[in-house]
Amino acid sequence: MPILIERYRRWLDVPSDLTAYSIGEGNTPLVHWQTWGATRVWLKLEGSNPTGSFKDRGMTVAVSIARHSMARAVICASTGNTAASAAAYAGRAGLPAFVVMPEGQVAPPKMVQAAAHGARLIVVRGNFDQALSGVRTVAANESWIALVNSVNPWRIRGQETAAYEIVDALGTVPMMLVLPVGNAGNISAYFQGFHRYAGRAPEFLGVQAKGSDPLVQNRPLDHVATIASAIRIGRPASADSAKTAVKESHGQFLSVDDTAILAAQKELAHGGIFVEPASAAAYAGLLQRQSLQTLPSGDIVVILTGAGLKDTDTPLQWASIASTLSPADGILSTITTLLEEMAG
Ligand code: AN7
Repeated sequence: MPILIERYRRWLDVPSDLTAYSIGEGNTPLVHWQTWGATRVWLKLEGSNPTGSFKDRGMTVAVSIARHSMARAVICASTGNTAASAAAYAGRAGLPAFVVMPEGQVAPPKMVQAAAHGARLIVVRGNFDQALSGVRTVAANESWIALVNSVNPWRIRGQETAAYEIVDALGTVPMMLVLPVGNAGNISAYFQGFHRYAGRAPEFLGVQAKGSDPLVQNRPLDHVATIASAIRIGRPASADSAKTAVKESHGQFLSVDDTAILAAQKELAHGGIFVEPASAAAYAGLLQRQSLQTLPSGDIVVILTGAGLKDTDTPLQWASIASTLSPADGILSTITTLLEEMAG
């Protein structure tokens, strides 16, 4: 399979002499999950990207362009996944990466990932929105540093490729697209991508976490709280284009609480698909929407944006890891006890 940029080169409008830096992004599975009456529910497993999130689609383009335009470093603010992806692609392209994270707000595996790829982590005492504002100022004043957050249009262009893949896989535009919304870059990318590639977009269901739902409340929030740390964002940079996507597609924003997010994470994981809380929020949003209103007939695609191992703490709220035996106890008798537990 050619790399993502080569596969969709003519849709991406990248410079003809661009050297593409790839680690095998895109071409993620579209899994038929369940059929509910006349509705087929598909899951797009974006956690199967090389760094475990959808960010890789945009990052391959943004970092390749940064290198092409002679940038000497890349910078981003991040709730974790952008940082891990920027770090990996910067490593691939031979550029230093500086990733700025809100203190105590990022799932540790994502920090480990970014550090392992060689990025330098800068932790700010503040929230994501303040971190983003800080890096935007730095990048505006220092032309040698390329900003690779989704305010960089090349990130959005790269993320459009997920819409292309869905159209290619289904042979058509689905009826509805469900996805988690944080900084709102991804929903903007899908809207633009479906329009560019297929001339029309599905109905968008943009899902936010209660406590961190500025688009549902239709106002910026300075204090945000949710278990889904990836989308703990109160001032989405792409709020306007997200609102356009929802309005023009006759869609909606809705929010789901932490309990619903964890229940959705558990249901998906018990069905074989382990995703991080932000991604589980999308599925929780679909379940909530189904309980309120009939779903459209035909295909619905839920975007599962990040892998389960990205956040190893939250599943412990519903999963138990082990039964520890003393040498005298039998494994079989333990299995019997566990089976009784599971039945009851
Ligand atoms: C798993 O990494 O903002 O609405 O700094 O990691 O395009 O922001 C992550 C966002 C959904 C929301 N799911 O996407 C970051 C960051 C996962 C994410 C989102 C994020 P946007």
